[in-house]
Amino acid sequence: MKLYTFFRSSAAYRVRIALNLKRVDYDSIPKAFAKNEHRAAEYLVLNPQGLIPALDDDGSILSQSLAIIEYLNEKYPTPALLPANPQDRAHVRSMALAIACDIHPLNNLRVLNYLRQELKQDDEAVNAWYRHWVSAGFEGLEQQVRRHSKRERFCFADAVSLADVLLVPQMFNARRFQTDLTPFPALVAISTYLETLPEFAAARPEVQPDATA
Ligand SMILES: N[C@@H](CCC(=O)N[C@@H](CS)C(=O)NCC(=O)O)C(=O)O
Repeated sequence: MKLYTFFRSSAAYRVRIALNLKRVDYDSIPKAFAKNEHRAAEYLVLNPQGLIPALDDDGSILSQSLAIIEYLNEKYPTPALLPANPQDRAHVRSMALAIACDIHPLNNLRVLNYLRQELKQDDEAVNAWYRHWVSAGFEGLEQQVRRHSKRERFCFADAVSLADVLLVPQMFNARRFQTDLTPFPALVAISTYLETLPEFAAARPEVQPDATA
């Protein structure tokens, strides 16, 4: 498999974690945001959405990190990233979607660039926007994991799930933008534990082949 990735892309970070959990070997094909490589014609042919990541599995190009992760989960069932019980699955998806649909899109690079360039906001305002939407999303998520996590090692019950795969990259982003995480002790505890697992550690932005300072 080939993963079109960028070291600091949190959506690619999710897929890297899932590939590691599933023990799938893959080649990284970095696309540098600073050079707009994700907007180049040759990449748009592969992923018309012009976003990272995309996964090439034997010539079939998949986009959208959640679609890719669910595909991997179906193709490689172990470890299962969704619980067997339908209600449990809905809880896990609810936490994952809170990050993927409610937090991440508001804080994506193109949104921040629009605030800066078109709406003429300075760095302070853009960073305040970023932190605001992370905190707003984490407020509900903190309550959900308190309800569902067993020992504050995983978001749901006592096993790794899709929610964990999304939490760790979002926490990385939150820290990068100096978000105050003190109101979210359960999220911090879970993420800190998950980051010690080799599958999560190997997916970290700073250890990727294209990582720059
Ligand atoms: N919903 C998409 C989001 C993909 C996405 O927004 N990726 C970001 C990196 S985390 C990106 O390519 N941003 C480029 C840009 O905003 O120009 C997914 O989950 O794959």
